Amino acid sequence: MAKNLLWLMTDQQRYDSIAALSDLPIQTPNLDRLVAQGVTFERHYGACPLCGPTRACLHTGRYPHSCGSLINGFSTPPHIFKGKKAHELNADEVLIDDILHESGYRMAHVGVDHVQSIPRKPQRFEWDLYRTRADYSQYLRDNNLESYNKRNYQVACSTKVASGEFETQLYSAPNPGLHPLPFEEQMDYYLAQSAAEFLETASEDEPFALFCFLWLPHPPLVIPEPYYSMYDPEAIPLPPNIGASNADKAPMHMQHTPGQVGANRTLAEWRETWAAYFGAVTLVDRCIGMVLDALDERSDGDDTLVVFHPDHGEQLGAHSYFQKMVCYEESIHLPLIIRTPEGDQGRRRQLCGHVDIAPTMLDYLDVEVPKRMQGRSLRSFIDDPDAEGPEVVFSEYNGNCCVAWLQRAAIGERYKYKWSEDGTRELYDLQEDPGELTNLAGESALADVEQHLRDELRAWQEETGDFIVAE
Ligand SMILES: [Ca+2]
Repeated sequence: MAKNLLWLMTDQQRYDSIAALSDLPIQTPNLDRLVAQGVTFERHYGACPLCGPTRACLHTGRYPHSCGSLINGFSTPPHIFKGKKAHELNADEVLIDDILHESGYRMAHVGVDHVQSIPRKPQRFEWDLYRTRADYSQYLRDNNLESYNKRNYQVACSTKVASGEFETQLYSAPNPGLHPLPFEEQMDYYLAQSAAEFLETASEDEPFALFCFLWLPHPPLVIPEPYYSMYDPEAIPLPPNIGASNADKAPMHMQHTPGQVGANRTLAEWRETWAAYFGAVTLVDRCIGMVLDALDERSDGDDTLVVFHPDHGEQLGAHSYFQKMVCYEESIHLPLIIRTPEGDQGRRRQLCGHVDIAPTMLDYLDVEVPKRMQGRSLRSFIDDPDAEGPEVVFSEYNGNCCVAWLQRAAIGERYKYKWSEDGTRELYDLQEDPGELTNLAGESALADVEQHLRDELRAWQEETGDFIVAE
C-alpha cells in the first residue's frame, strides 16, 4: 500500500538503453539507482509502438482498439473511422486521472500530453499543476531564448492521410545535432524542475499523484554538450540487426514512415545516431534524477509508489528502420521499473504490458480497479517472483495519420508471432534470435507454435472487440 504516486515516463526509450539492464556502454546512473531500489519487469511490452494510442491505453487500462484511440491523427481534417475521429478516445472512457482525482489525490501533470480524451486532460478537473511543452515554449519566448531550426532534422515522408491519399509530411530524421541552449534551458530540464518544485512544495497532509512524462530520447536528436560529445560513435558495439536487410519483413513497412526515414543510411551514420541517442538518454536520466532527489527529500518519499517506463521504443536502424511504428522488439519491448513502499527488489520474468500499468498503480494506492480495465495488477508478481504469469501478451499498430499499415503481435515466453495487413506473417524465436533476423513463419517444425500464437491472437481480438481479424 502506498500513500502517493510518482509516474515517470520517457518517450521512445529502448529497453537496452538502461545501463543496469544492458551490456551497452551507456551511462544512466539515476535509472540504475531505481533498478537497484525496485523491481524490474524484464518482459514488459507496449500496447502500441506509437505515442497517442499507447498513452491512451496507459491512462485507461484498455487496449487502443478498445478505448478508441487508434492513431496519432496529425492530418487535417481528422480521419473518421467507424463513425468517429480515429485518434480520439471513446467519449465514455475514464482516465486514471479522473479516478485518482475523485479519490482525493492532489493531481499534477508535467510533460508530454498526447492523450486525445474527450474532454482533454487539462479540462477534466482542476489540476494542482499542469505544465506541458506549450509552457516551455512560452518560457523560451519570455526569456528571448532561441532554440534550433527543427526543419534541419526532419525528413519528408509520403504518408497515408484521412482522404486515403498519400501526402508528404515531415518526421524526425536520424541525423543528430548540437543544441544551442545549455542543459538548464532544455525542455526536459524545465519539466523535471517543475516536477521537483511540486514535490518540494506539496503538503504532506494530503496524498498526491504526480505524472512526469519527459520528452527525450525522442528525436530530433539535437542535444547540448556535454551529452552531444559524450559517446564515441566508434566505441558503440551495434547489435547485429542494425542496417540489416528487411527483405523478409512486411513490404508495407518500407512504404511507411520507419522504412522511409531509415532507408539508405550507412553503418557509420547509424553509429552517429546511436551516440546522440545515448547522449539524449543520459540527459533525460539526469532529469529523472532531479525528480527522484526531490521525492527522496520528502518525509513521505518512501511511502510513494514510483513507476517508470517509456511509451514505446526506437528501432535505431534495426532492420534499417528508424523511429517506431513496427512491432519489433526495439519498439515494443520496454523497461518497467516499480519501486514500492515495501522495498521489493529484483527482476521479474512474467510477461506484462502497458494495459497492466493503471491497474497496478490503483492496486498499490488501494483504489478499486474498474472492471472495464483489461489489464491486471502486477502486484502478485512483485510479491512472488515465481507466481505464474500470462502465457501471451499483445501489441497492435493502426497507423499514424490514418488507419493504415495494420499490425498485430502475440508475444509468448519464447516465440513471437506478428501479422501485417499486407498478409506478411512473421514468427521469431526470441530466445535464439532476439534481433528477429530469421523469420520462421511457415517452418513445418514450428507449425504448432505458430498456430497456437495465431489462435491466441484471434481469441484476444475477439475478446477485446478488435475491428479486424489477423490471419
Ligand atoms: Ca512517443
